[in-house]
Amino acid sequence: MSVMRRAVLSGVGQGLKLPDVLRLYLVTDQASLGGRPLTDVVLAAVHGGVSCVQLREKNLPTRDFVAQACALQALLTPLGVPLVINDRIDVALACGAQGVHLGQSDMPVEQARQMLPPDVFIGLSVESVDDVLRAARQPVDYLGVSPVYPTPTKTDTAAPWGLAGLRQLRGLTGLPLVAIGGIHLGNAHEVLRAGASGLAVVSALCAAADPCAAARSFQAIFSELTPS
Ligand code: TZP
Ligand code: MG
Repeated sequence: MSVMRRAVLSGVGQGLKLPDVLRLYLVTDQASLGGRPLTDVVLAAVHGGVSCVQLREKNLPTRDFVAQACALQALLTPLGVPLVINDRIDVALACGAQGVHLGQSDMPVEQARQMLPPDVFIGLSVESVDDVLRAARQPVDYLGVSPVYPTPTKTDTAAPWGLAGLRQLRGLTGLPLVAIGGIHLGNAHEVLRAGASGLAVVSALCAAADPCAAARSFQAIFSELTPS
């Protein structure tokens, strides 16, 4: 990320500080909620310390996706927690999201950057070293390292990076790295030590019986690594 880009993201508007807001990054998944309303689970997790929420909806009609995004945005804005929209620039614009997350076959980053306000950050999933090298020439604000471990939550993934892959990426780029895939309380520590700036978590938060307590436990791991 360029110096000017960093200034935009920390100076204008919401005063978002990357990579800080990416530390404990909840990615939503309706199937993991056990019938509970999404907003209840998100709110509980945010109270436990989630610093960023990505709305990921693969099957919703656009109108329902926008409604869900606006509802989350109304919930999160007063709490100062940024909302990221997965895949869809139009939905992000409609709800005034603070970030967008794109995959390798989604809207190209350059076009997304042109459409979005300058203070909206863009994350890009990387599945190969080539993806990472290409990202260095793109207007990307963070990389999603996808997946770090195999996960039943998403099975159509590329080969997992593993900790060695994550360490390799840390040496290849100065961009914030958000690790995703199979991350839980038992491996969070080693993922952070391998160079992740943030942990993106689906089931370990969305399916937790107590999402607030689960988020607190993740926060305790961050505190262990960066004692105040
Ligand atoms: N992208 C790569 S892995 C994944 C996504 C959305 C799912 C991660 O889910 P979980 O439950 O945290 O392993
Ligand atoms: Mg995508």
